[in-house]
Amino acid sequence: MSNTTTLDTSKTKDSDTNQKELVNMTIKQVISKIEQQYSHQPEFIQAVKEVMETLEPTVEKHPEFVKAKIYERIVEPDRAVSFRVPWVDDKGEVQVNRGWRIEFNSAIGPYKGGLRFHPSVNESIIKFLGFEQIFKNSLTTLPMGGGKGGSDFDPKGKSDNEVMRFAQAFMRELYRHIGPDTDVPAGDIGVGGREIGYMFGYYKKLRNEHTGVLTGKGINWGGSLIRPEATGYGSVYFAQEMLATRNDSLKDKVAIVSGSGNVAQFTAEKVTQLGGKVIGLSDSSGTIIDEDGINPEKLEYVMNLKNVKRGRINEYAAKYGCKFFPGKGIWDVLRENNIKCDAAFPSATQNEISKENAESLIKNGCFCISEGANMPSTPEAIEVYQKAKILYGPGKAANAGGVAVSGLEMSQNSLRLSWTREEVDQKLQKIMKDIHSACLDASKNYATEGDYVSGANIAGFLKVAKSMVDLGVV
Ligand code: NDP
Ligand code: 2IT
Repeated sequence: MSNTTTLDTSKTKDSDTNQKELVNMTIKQVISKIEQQYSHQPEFIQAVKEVMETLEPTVEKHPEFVKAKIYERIVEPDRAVSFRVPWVDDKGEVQVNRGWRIEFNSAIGPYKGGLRFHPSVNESIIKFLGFEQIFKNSLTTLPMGGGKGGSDFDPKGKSDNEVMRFAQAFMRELYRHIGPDTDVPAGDIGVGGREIGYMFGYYKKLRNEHTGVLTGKGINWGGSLIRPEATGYGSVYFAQEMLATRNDSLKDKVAIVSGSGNVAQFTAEKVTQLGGKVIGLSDSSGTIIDEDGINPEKLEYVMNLKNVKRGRINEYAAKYGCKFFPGKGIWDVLRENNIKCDAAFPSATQNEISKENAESLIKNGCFCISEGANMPSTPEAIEVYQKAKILYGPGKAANAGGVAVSGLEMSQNSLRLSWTREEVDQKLQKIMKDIHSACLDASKNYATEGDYVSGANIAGFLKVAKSMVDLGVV
């Protein structure tokens, strides 16, 4: 009898050890293969590691994922298209840029994700964004796969005609890879209403079709109300949900928003509407700190400055007589000047918050971070937030409102009707609430309750992984 017991225990121990080894091996092997194969793509490796390291509990609970090699398959895009974009500038000179569209995963719906026009764009950046987009889109509860694209074209300093000629040249190749049921691009850094307009116009010309092939369209030609506001509003709604878990709100809170583009502007607007005070904004030329707060009138000035005049943020400082820090990133400015805030909304670009800046944010009282940008915190900064147990909403959950309303734009296009502002805003609020709950539930069931990083990754992953199993080896 006692022998049998001993035997059983050792069996359990063995199988426990095997199970742990299996988990370790699966995740470690995937990361190590990506590190070797794509050593020249640091942002992509960073995004894969961040997701994969939190997926360990799913390996244990889902042997069917291991058998179907879901972990190995999900880190490889379905296809990556890279193309030449030749165009003619205002001086009559031929310019050549590189373009990409990376169709990462279409298990739960057509590829969906933005286009980024910025000189820093390369394959690593587009792959990291496309990979993140898979999980983000899954979290929205809408049927959208993940993709991303863009170009190293810099719209800054270009005339409207140059931007149009570039956008048309870009679409001259892209049109053969996209479609309303195949792949539906939208905006991102450097791509707003103007660029979407020129690209949509040219797609329509080439295909002779007026369809929902792009989102972020103008309201007169198939766009959705609230799409311009959606990413910023959504990021603030997500912060509200996180704060509510601690019986708190944004009322009377001091907030910092990085960037001054689409996401930053509507983040600042919603924070202010909810009773918070935004005291800082930035662009690639520097940072403004306005201790009096950026009220609605001042924000209207920023919107006109950035969206119409296409000027630089120092003009705000000149007009309102506040501090301007030329050439300085906003998180460095906060650290170097010990500026206090309660909430932070990084809304500019990837890896903007370093470990030192994260430590300084927390030292100066920040206890809520909601990421409007994609991957704005370095892995070391995330560790700092997690150790300090502050409320931290990672981009793929917190900024999912933008693509969610893109999904609603697709629905309206398919239905051939438009919803009111209130209808779309209500749907957005519900989606952000549901994403928040999904993250919390997954963190509770699989990891540590309240860890939104694991929660977002796991909740986003499960739906895609289960779908991939159902669809067979394709
Ligand atoms: P915009 O082009 O409208 O604005 C970007 C802002 O960030 C600008 O103020 C820009 O300054 C600043 N910025 C960009 N790159 C850098 C850089 N390398 N260094 C310093 N400042 C920089 O883009 P969005 O607002 O649309 O996008 C901002 C972030 O939000 C990105 O991470 C994007 O991926 C993410 N996002 C966007 C969504 C959307 O719907 N638009 C949805 C979800 C996430 P400057 O003008 O001087 O270049
Ligand atoms: O990063 C993002 O989610 C976006 N740039 C928006 C994508 C979209 O398809 O609306």
